[in-house]
Amino acid sequence: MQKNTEGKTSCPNAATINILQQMADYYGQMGDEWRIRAYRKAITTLRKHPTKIWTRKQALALPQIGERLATKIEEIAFTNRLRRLDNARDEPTDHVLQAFMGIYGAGFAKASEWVSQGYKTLDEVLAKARLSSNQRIGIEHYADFNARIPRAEVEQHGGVVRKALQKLDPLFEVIIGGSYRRGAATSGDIDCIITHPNADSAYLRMIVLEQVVPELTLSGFVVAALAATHKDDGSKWHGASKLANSAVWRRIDLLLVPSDEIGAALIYFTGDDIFNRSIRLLASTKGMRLNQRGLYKDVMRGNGRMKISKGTLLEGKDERKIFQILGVPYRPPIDRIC
Ligand code: DCP
Ligand code: MG
Ligand code: MN
Repeated sequence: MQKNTEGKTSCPNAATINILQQMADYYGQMGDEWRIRAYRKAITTLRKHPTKIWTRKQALALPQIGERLATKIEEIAFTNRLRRLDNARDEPTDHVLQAFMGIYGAGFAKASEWVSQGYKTLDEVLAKARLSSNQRIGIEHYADFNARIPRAEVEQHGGVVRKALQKLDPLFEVIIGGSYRRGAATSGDIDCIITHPNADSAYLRMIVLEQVVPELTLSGFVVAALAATHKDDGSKWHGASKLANSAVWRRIDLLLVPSDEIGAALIYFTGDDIFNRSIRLLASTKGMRLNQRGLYKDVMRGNGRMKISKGTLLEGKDERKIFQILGVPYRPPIDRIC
């Protein structure tokens, strides 16, 4: 996951954070939640720090950074690399694992299963492994799905969706979220946040899933439907789309959001994921809870942080108000990365 393409250099610890992030991603693939948490905390601390941290001692003086990470931070600051990361990359099966994890529909567990079965290439997996239909599509369009999408093309895909919706009802709104909204020059997929000033989630689903997606499939824009979920945390559709003048398949997500949740959903779907973690953590330190539907107070928790009650909704509609209630200055999307 290259997140350093977004052109922000204002953070003096950006280079260190970049390498720590790669390390966290690596542990993420290994399923090592404990380590990831330590890295995330250190990254959050470094992001807030106004000057470059060079030494172990300086790092140790900061909150949320322990001995082991402090040593690593010093190594990175002076050498611009981390030996542990280089070693991890050199592990023989690691490249194969990485490649398999780039398949849409395959996570760490599936990818390691294939590695342990001795498969070395995508073709081999395609020929020999038992695949779900999504994994098959994921391999057949591997190069497309792993290519970055130029900003202008992201806009064109979003535009096709917007036009189809507004033809049915001009009050539909499509906001492109994700890395695009953070100002990135290229994106991994197209995140279309779809909302309507006075429609509930059932109406959104009816229009999008039963009318727009079928229509865009007939027109040749939607080339694959990968997943559709309707859960507590909202309704979404994952698929692939293609412009008329191009052969390249892109990953596209349609996220259906009722207007009273749009502020919280905008925060969530704009990310980045690390920013989401830190703003949620901030909410919880203030006795509130932020999720993709809203900001709540009086959330009752029992032992082990189990939720007992959802609490009272403070704000869901207005992105800026959520920052306000949290007591922090509004952060424009392009500043929601380090
Ligand atoms: N998100 C999150 N945690 C996750 C996955 C997603 O908080 N585990 C949120 C933050 C992301 C947004 O959803 O910014 C969209 O997810 P994407 O996977 O599409 O990621 P991005 O759009 O940020 O990056 P990319 O350019 O790779 O698509
Ligand atoms: Mg995205
Ligand atoms: Mn997405």
